[in-house]
Amino acid sequence: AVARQIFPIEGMTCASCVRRVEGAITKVPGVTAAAVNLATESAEVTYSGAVDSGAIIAAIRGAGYDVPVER
Ligand code: 9UX
Repeated sequence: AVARQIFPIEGMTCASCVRRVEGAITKVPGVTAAAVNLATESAEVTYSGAVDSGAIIAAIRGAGYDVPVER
């Protein structure tokens, strides 16, 4: 199944941040698209099959930004 999920992101301040986060999310297996929005500080992630939301959160954090959800 194809699904979409929104992730909040903290710490992005420029367009390069956005591209960096999109690149990191896109590398997660199963992710087919990532649209990061600087103004709303969030990412809309589209994926097929079972999403590993933990892997997506880890990818965002690994790129140097925070996801304000429980660790
Ligand atoms: Mo822009 Mo973002 O100069 O971490 S890349 S602030």
